[in-house]
Amino acid sequence: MQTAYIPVPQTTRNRAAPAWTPDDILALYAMPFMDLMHRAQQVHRAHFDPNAVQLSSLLSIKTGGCPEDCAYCPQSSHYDTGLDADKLMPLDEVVAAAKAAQAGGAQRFCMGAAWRSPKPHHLEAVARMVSAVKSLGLETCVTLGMLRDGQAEQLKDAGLDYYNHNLDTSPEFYGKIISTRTYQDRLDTLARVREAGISVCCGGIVGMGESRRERAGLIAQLANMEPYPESVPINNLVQVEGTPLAKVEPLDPFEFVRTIAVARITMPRAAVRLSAGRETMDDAMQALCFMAGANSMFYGDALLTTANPQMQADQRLLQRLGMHVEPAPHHAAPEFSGAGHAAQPQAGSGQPCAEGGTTCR
Ligand code: SAM
Ligand code: DTB
Ligand code: SF4
Repeated sequence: MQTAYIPVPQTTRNRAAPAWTPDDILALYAMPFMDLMHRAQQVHRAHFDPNAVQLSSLLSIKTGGCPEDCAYCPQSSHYDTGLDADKLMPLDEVVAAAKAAQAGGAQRFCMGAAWRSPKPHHLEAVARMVSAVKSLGLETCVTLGMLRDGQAEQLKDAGLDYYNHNLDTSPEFYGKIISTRTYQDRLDTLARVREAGISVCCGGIVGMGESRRERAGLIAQLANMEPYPESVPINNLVQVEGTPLAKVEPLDPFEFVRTIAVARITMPRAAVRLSAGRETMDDAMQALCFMAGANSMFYGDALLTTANPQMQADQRLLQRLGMHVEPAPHHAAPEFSGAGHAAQPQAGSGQPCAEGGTTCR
């Protein structure tokens, strides 16, 4: 039997952590599919329950009219996608949506705003939303664009757990997708988030017409962050009419699964999240993604402005796969907790609780 070549990260003398070069990552992508899946499963099982999934729900708290020109985005004011620009959502509507997400089984509530960067009065309003959502027992995440000095600290003080800010693609391909801000701008915001003690949620989009080398370049950027992000959303482009990428050639589904596997191998302890694009994936494809090491997904009938699979469809999928929802943090009380439990409202996870080491009931 032929022994498969298994790339390992190169270590360099000046770094404590191993550095992944784009060539290392290309070598992973080039592995026979079955070998790559096996390797990803080994890594996944060394760090996680392979049958557990984390659920995050999304809400667009400020939709459309964004001054940035991200070529994939329906919310950019540079493109006519038929989307009206809204004002910031009132606090009570945000809290109602968070309660509904929690009742549906979500553990984290992520609030997104179509801003280049939040203004001070916006940030104060979002900080109030973060505190209110956190007090429900949900984990909190926001994605608001670039942050200035002091803004990450303000969010941290309000109780923010995660900040989402994606690198989106490799530095080489980035200029073909966005011209209104630089890669370094993104890295600077990520550094501010990390410095403030907020967990980093950072990933990207595939299927934008980039090459495999450019996909590998994105993964190398993420995996070589010190530390790498706690949460890595992998989005498959949602092709929105009116955006410059509306007609791009869709990515081979196996290449998407490979991307998940490569993310899992290079970022062993990260939550690798199935993000945008699940609407066009069938159940078998999503099962392959879980096999490749995805252990988180956006859950809820909508993403920000586009559709996501219906919650009931996701519940059925997890049940059919015998998967369960990761125990909720902070004593949250989801009614749905996955396979074998879907019919029973749950008062708590029954698992050791991160807060205080006792059993969470
Ligand atoms: N304006 C903020 C920003 O760009 O950081 C936050 C919101 S923005 C919509 C969040 C992320 O959604 C983007 O970084 C991108 O990765 C993802 N996204 C937006 N449109 C998408 C699409 N059509 N398909 C897949 N992912 C998309
Ligand atoms: C992420 O990486 N994907 C989510 C979340 N982070 C904010 C957003 C996906 C948006 C898809 C297009 C839309 O619904 O507008
Ligand atoms: Fe604006 Fe974010 Fe969309 Fe870019 S991705 S246009 S920054 S909302």
